Amino acid sequence: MKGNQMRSSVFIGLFVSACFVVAAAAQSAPSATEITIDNFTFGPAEVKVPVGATVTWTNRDDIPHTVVNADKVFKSKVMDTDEKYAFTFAAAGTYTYFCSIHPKMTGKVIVQ
Ligand SMILES: [Cu+2]
Repeated sequence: MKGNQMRSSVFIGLFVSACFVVAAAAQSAPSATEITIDNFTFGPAEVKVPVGATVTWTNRDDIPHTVVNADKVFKSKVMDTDEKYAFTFAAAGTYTYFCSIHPKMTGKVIVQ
């Protein structure tokens, strides 16, 4: 019985993954939805993404950073080295953000 359940969950997992792949392929691939934080810099500092896109920030510094939107639409926890933060943009607009620990670090996500 346990083996069967295991196989079912593996199957469901594969099915769900396949759906994601199909959904991702159907969308016009956004140019950059991965932003890395390296040497106190968001890179790229500005990205353009379609509505509904998920942007993921990864901290590659050995110093903690945050991602905080100036209009408080999104706010990450403190990210240690190699930690990630993801936000899905449901509405069009220009979202500027900064690191609350190092406010001179700024970036922008343009959702259209
Ligand atoms: Cu920082």
